[in-house]
Order: sequence, then C-alpha cells, then structure tokens
Amino acid sequence: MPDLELPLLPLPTRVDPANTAAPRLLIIYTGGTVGMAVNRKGELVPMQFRRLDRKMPELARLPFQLSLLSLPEPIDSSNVTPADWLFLAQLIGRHYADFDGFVVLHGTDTMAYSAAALSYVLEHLGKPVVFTGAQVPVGANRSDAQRNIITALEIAAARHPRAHTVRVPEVSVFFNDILIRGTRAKKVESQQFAAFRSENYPPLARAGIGLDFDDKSIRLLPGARLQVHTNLETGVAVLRLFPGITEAVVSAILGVAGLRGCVLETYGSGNAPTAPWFLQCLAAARARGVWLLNVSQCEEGRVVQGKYETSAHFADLGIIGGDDITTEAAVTKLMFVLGLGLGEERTRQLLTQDLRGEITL
Ligand code: ASN
Repeated sequence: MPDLELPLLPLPTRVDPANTAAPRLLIIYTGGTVGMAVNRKGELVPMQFRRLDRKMPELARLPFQLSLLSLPEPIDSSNVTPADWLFLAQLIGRHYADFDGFVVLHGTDTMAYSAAALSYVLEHLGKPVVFTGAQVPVGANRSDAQRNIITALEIAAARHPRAHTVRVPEVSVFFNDILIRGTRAKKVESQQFAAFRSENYPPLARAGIGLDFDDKSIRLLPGARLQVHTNLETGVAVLRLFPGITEAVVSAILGVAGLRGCVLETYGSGNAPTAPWFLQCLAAARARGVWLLNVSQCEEGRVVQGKYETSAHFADLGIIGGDDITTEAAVTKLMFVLGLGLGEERTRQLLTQDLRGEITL
C-alpha cells in the first residue's frame, strides 16, 4: 500500500484561522476528467492538481478551512482497483479526526463503484464523504467542475439548522444537481452534465437555487467508532445474461479459478433460463462454494425470486435475491462481505441484509 503520510496543502481562505467554528474540509484528488488536460495525441489524461486554488480562486471565498490532498499518481477512473479503494478508505481514516467532511474528486466512469465500495469499507461513518468530479476539465470554458466541487463542499459542511448535527453522514455522490447515496448511484450519461442517477431510491438532496435536503431519506446511525475495513475479495465476476448465451460462456465464467462470488444479471424481476444445462452450471458453481447474487438488468423495480417459474429454482440452488440493488453495489458488496472471511451462515446473512442502504427490504 502506498504511503499514507501524503502532504496536505492548505488552500487560501478568508476565514480567520482563529475561527474554530468554520468547517474543516479535506479535498482528496484522485484524477478523472475534472483534473485532465489534452496530451500531444489529443487524448484526455489526468494531471497533477496541486494548485486547485489557481483554477478555482472562488474557493477562497467559501466560509471553510480547506486542505487538498492529491494522490501521487492521478488516474482515469477506468483504471481504479479495489486496492485504490482500500487506500482511499485508509486515507480518510488517517485524517478522520481532523476534518468535518471529505470531498473526493474522482473520475465519473467508475465513481458509482468507488462510492459503493467506500460505503462498505467505511463502517459506522459519521461524517460526510462526498464524491464528485466533472464532465469537462476544471480549466476549460463551460466546465461543470466549479459548480460540482463547490456544492459538494457545501454538502460536506452542512449541518442541521437547529441541532447542528452532521446533515449527510454517508458516502454519497454529488453531480450536476443531485446528491445520491453511494450505494444507489449509477452513471447513465457520458455526454451531458447530468451524468448520474439515483436508482430505486430518492436523491438525498437537490441543488437548485438552494440546497434542498431530503432528511428522511438520509441514514442517521447511532454513533459508533469508524471502522475502516482492510480487505476486499477480488475473486468476483458479473455474468450478464442475454438470449442465446451459450453453455460454454456460462461455464467458463462460473468456472474461473478462484471465483468466490458472481453477480448474475438476470431479466425483469430476476428471471433466467430454465434449460437444464444452465441450472447445472449454477448448481456446479454453488457446489464449489461460489456465492451467486441475483440482480436485475432493469433499472427500476426489484428481484422477486419465485414470482415466475423462471426464477422459482433459484432459492433451492441457494442463489441470493438482490432485491433492488444496483450491479455496482452488488459487485462491491460481494467483495466486501466475502473479504470478511466469515462462515457460510453469517456470509449468507450479510449478503441478504441491507448493510449500507443499498436495498429496500
Ligand atoms: N474517463 C473519465 C474518468 O472516469 C471520465 C470523467 O471523469 N468524466 O476518469
């Protein structure tokens, strides 16, 4: 794991350093379009981002104490790995006591996976961790970075008007005009600014002229100490069904050496072929101890195993219905739960339960 002691750069501010009431926020830059520039071949590549304040002088006008931490090698988020998620979680844990909230600048391509992964790994989170980024780099005309970053910072600093308690103590994604729970986010658009959607759950807040929080949708958990988990199981796969999928494809994916879990992307409310070869492939994987999580290809609605004959056999095979979970949350949930190394019964319990607001039971 890279060195956790990365330098923090305090950003210029008009806040009086003696004003201890001003929220202290840490911006963690990981890469993504937000900090990209065009290389000689005309491709967008991530840049170092030490002088964010030069690109966004308006940051100094915010009533916050801001610090910036840049990862040594910023990445296009298509290159993100579970090891990066564990490192990011460790970094947040390392600085948890010193800041009131965190804003993670991240590429949009895999932001939904990263936000879901961090939701699992940061157990008992009591402070905001807001992921954001941009569709157009921060230096460019018409960039959406300024708006996204400033609003994400305001969300990370937000407190309940009366109780002054933390308003969004969750991992979330803020993009364009909505705040989404980390385990409910999905990238749905690669050209427009409204790149994310909240799947099967209301947005936690909407940003218009004002910031409108939906407090009843935000998870408020009884205070407990933050626990930063340090392991994710990487032996997972996604098997997306389509009419015509062959036995060779299914058995190859489910037969991968070291496979511990697989998200089965099924049709409609969790339905799949009933052909004997297909059921045999699933049964063989289960016999080898592979956990199968049934997730619908539909963007709305939920998996109801047994509603149709075409999903009735799943329960007998020990396949877990994923309810209304997204594939992004399902992949990272499998990585997290299987990474805990628990016994059969406890693993099944955790995979079935709502752990971080990822399913509506
Ligand atoms: N390829 C970029 C990334 O995910 C896309 C973006 O950030 N808008 O890093």
